[in-house]
Amino acid sequence: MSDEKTTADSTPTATPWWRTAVIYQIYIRSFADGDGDGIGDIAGIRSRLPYLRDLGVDAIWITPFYPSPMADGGYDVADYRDIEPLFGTLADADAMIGEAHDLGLRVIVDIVPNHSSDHHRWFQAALAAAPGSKERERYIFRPGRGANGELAPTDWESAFGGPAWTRLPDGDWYLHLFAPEQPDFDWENPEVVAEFEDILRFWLDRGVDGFRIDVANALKKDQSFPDVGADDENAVLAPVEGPHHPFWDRDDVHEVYRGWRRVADEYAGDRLFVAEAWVDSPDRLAKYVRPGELHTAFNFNIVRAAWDAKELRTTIDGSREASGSVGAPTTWVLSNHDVTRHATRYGRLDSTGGGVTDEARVGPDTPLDPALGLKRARAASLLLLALPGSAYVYQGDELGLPEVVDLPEDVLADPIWERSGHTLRGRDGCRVPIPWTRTGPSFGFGTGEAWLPQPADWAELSAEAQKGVEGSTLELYRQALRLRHDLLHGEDLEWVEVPAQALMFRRRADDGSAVGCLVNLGSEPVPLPAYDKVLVASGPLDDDALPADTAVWLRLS
Ligand code: TEU
Repeated sequence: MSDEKTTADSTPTATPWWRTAVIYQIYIRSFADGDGDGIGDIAGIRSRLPYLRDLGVDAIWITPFYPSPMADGGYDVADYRDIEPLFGTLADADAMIGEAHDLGLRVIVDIVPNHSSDHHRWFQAALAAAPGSKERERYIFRPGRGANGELAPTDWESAFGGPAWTRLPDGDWYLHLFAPEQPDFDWENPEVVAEFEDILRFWLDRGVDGFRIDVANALKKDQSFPDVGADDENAVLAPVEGPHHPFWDRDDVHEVYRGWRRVADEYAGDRLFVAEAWVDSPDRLAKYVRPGELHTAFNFNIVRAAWDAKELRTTIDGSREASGSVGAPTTWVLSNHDVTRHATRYGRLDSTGGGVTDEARVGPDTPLDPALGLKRARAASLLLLALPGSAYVYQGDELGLPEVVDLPEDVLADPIWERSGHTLRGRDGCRVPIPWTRTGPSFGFGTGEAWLPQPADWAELSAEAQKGVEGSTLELYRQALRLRHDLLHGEDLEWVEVPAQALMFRRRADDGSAVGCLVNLGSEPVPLPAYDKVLVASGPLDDDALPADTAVWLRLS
């Protein structure tokens, strides 16, 4: 364990690493299984750190690895200062942090401040105590409405479907914006505020480089507890922003993060916060990254955008303007453990164009062209990695993994499946364990069967099958990450006018040259501009033209 806390030497550097970092998201349960129980773990992560170093990413973000009954894949935390036994021990975590640092990789952990698990000792104490007790004040307990309190305190709905309130046998109701096993903390209570600042210190003292903040936009609730109203469109997984919404993106949530920033600033080494906040407007999102608050926030605008040149350009400009106006870098995301993988989204043959829409997750009946999806996904990756700012790679993106749309119903583990009365299949399709090798019971994920079945044709998508193979998605990522690392450190971007179906921008490279990124989102080839050299392309070029759904980085003349 490294104690890097210092007050004398905590001045941030002029260009901290996180402004341009590529951060690899590890969904721990599905990354690599070190002990053969079918579930990914810290031992698995440790064994694959050299792979991540060779891939060329700067940091890893690990989804929650804390003790958890796993009602929501670990986003129901029972103890914020320990490790889930299925995943390992605190000593394993310390060893992993040290080994990652030795390989030049930073480590971001996931913090879940909106809610705990119902198994958390505070919630257990609240259940054991009486209505109105101190123990209940750490969560949000309220009497019900109606003659006998039989109606929920408000009409709020859970993000996973169904009411956001559950009633206890003693008549009190408690709030859970997600599953009933995830009771919301009361962030008006100073004990909660102090507890989380202490948890941050616990992990900062162990040497972590930062935190991804789960549902950062939900902590504060309107204390008058008003109804949302009948036309609530944000009910299922579609948060809309405040400041007038009873719980999404309220203005007072920022107090919390000003406090957190003060904690992080006590530590040397440019520690990072990245907020997960599904707010629609870039300007509302920018509030989270104002000076004195968080460093970065996930920018989900590309996730939501269709495969369309105009829409993407508007999205890129809007995001850069908003974060630039407060001096923060933007971030770019194509996929994560909550959304349909982009190799599948971009292969949709319906009208969504590959943008995530809340109602329309890709399912077994969605018309799909997987080859088209992969082609576009590879082009999108080159676009993402050419943009100034920080970029996120979700495990398996670098292998071109698709969503598994046909998981058998009896293996579905996402609470959305149950909560929606078996109408929404949920997010398991993007959480299927990684294929590392061509053979083996779980393609090298572990020594036994994996907790979710992998499609048979994933043998050829395995890291082993792609390593060293020219033109593979893995080698495309490695090449692009190497070039980005060698050439692209600034935050400049200049658009170049090209046919409307395409996008092109140029960046100043460290060696004084200019690098152009051209993406063809249309169906006809687009002529290449004057260039000295093709640096990397997502697919074969057609002499001096860029084929449809292809991207290229050029050293410009
Ligand atoms: O997700 C927060 C969240 O709001 C998501 O429900 C999001 O709106 C949705 O997935 C978009 O499709 C975070 C975690 O990333 C998620 O895995 C957890 O289930 C959730 O918080 C609760 O902790």
